[in-house]
Amino acid sequence: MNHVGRKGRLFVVVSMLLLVLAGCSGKPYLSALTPQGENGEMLYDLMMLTTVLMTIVTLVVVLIFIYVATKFRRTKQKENMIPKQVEGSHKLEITWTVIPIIILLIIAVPTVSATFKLDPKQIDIPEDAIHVNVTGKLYWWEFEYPDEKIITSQDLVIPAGERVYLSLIAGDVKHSFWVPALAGKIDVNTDNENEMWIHAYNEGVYYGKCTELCGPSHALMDFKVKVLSKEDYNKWLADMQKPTEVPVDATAKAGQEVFAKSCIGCHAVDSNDPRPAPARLAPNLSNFADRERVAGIKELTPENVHAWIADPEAMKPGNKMSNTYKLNPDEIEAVTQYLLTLSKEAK
Ligand code: HEC
Ligand SMILES: [Cu+2]
Repeated sequence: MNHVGRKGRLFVVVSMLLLVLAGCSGKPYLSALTPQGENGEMLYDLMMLTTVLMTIVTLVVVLIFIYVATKFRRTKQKENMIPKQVEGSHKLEITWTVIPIIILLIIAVPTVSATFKLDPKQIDIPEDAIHVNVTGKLYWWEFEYPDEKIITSQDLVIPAGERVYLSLIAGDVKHSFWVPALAGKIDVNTDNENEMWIHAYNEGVYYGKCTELCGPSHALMDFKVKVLSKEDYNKWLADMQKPTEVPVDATAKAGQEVFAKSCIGCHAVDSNDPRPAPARLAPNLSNFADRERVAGIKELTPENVHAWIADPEAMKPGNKMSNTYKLNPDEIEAVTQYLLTLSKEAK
């Protein structure tokens, strides 16, 4: 390949890499590089610390390498020259043992200290702290507020400006909980509860992902963290306590009947679902119409709700709702209309 071609190719490769990097820092709500919460910031600082140290180490090594490679290069004049042979040097050996130890200490001290600060078992939790039990299931998330006795799914709702304590467990296989802009990830295991806290500084919607390969729709196991002002959060809690309204519209009423026949075995429409956790086979739909997404992924529009009920398999392969009922198009439309009435937010 000629010179220009090589340069051209390098240009393309570098531009592509820059594009990829730009993608990493794009949307603030899905990036660990633009932290929007307390623990997100702690992790970002640790990441920066190690990156800076690593860059310095790399630079020093490369400089020494270039220096040595040029200084001891074999040239015509020095063809048979043998450099001074040094065998064992206390000074050098101590230097290259002590410097790495210092570097490791600079990394280890803040890392270990952060590890303890991030573990709810190691810190004092205020009496009035908010607790949420999180359950990861193939391919959706359940959020239970034990003190309020309410259950919601897909969207974790928390207030801004305070720590919220999460206990996480998996209902089937291992999952992993990650909200890049707010907090680090934590394993969601089947046989032990893991704990973490999360603290968002500002109101907004932050994207969350499952980060443990769990099945064919793993990449679609998304959720949201909806951060409200404390005032709106308290209002949300109060709204969630309200009983689910009975639909008035005729189609929605027919939809409710379809729902009672084909769907209620898995889905609750009551935010105080009395069933024990293992019996809660599907997302609680009491506030379905307030969600950000359908099944965690598609924008919540009547068309998408309809499409999901008509063929969930097409949207999320291998999900646990596929092929468990048979509805005709009218029934699908009716049940869609019914689901869209399931809102708790005060109108
Ligand atoms: C066998 C249990 C089961 C039955 C029966 C069932 N579903 Fe589901 N449903 C699920 C599961 C599991 C999910 C979560 C799927 C996922 O995201 O992977 C789900 C998800 C949904 C969602 C998306 C929820 C959200 O919060 O985004 C809607 C809407 C829904 N189902 C409606 C229905 C309707 C309507 C019926 C009856 C026609 C029905 N389901 C019957 C198990 C079931
Ligand atoms: Cu997963």
